[in-house]
Amino acid sequence: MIATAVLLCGCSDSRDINKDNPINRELITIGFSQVGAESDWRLAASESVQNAFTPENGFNLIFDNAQQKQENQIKAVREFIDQNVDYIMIDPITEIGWDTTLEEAKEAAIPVIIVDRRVAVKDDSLYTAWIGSDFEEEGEKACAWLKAFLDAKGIKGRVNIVDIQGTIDSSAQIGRTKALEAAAKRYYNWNIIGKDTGEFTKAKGREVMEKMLKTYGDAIDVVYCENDNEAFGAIEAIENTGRHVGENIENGDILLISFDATRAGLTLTLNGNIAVNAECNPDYGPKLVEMVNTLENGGTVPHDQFIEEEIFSAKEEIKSIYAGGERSDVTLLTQEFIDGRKY
Ligand code: GYE
Repeated sequence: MIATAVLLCGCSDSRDINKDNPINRELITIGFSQVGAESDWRLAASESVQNAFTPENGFNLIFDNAQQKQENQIKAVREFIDQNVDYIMIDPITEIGWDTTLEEAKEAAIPVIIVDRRVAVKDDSLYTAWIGSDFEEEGEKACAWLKAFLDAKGIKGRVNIVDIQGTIDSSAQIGRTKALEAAAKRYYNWNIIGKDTGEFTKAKGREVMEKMLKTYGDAIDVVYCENDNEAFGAIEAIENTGRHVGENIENGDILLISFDATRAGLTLTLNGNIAVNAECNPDYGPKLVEMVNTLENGGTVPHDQFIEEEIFSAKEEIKSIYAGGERSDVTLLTQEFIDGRKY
């Protein structure tokens, strides 16, 4: 017994709390705090990270699922600090509430990389780097598409929009909502008649859509779903009331806009159930590995880094109108494209 205890103390860091599964210190240890498992996008992002940080690639990954609760994330990060991991990675549920935890990581001299969503901290040097999407730009692209679509149809009258928001205070929600609100200010005939959070899930998306349909009935023309899973739920709710999801809004269709462009989301876009889908790229794993390897070799990485994204529609006529307007980057969908897609 005594011999074992001495041996354990001698070969492992005294801060290891994970005694049942001691950390192999020959590998680079990453503590990753994930938001949850709320959406197809999220599952793809988790898979990407788990496939990248493998022992074969030189890593030991401690992966924590916070189940959409910031208190769980903070607890996980504190555990990573106690375990003296080499890097802490956080996909923060909300932007606010991170100063103290990041200060603790800084005191422990553990570099923090923020992934996907952002943190709003007083001192940006509390994290080494952030890599993620420009959520506001995703929203702007979707709104530019809607504008071109309405112009092409010659629709000048009142357009009633419902916003099924993402998790409130998450970067993805903040940026996407902001873009829609800015567009509704710019275009006098756009009216946001209702907004509520669908928590980025199918179940909540359906629930919110049901509520909106009860409150606003036939008045709804457009539903701006802040992710694909909410769109899946909204489609079910709309179809259950006998209304049709599509682009014939002059004749009672409800037009759906979505974000993420996951495979299931793009399939619905190709079928015409979702009119336009703004991509959000979940494939972080390889990029994060590259960043860590650069830092390990004494290099530097950009403090803030956006990833490239596209916007998809199945409508040929919109492509040409859109191309002449504010943007020219809408990609027309094909089945081959969807089949070849990783997520
Ligand atoms: O759009 C949604 C997920 O933070 C970009 O979170 C991510 C968002 C994504 O649950 O599907």
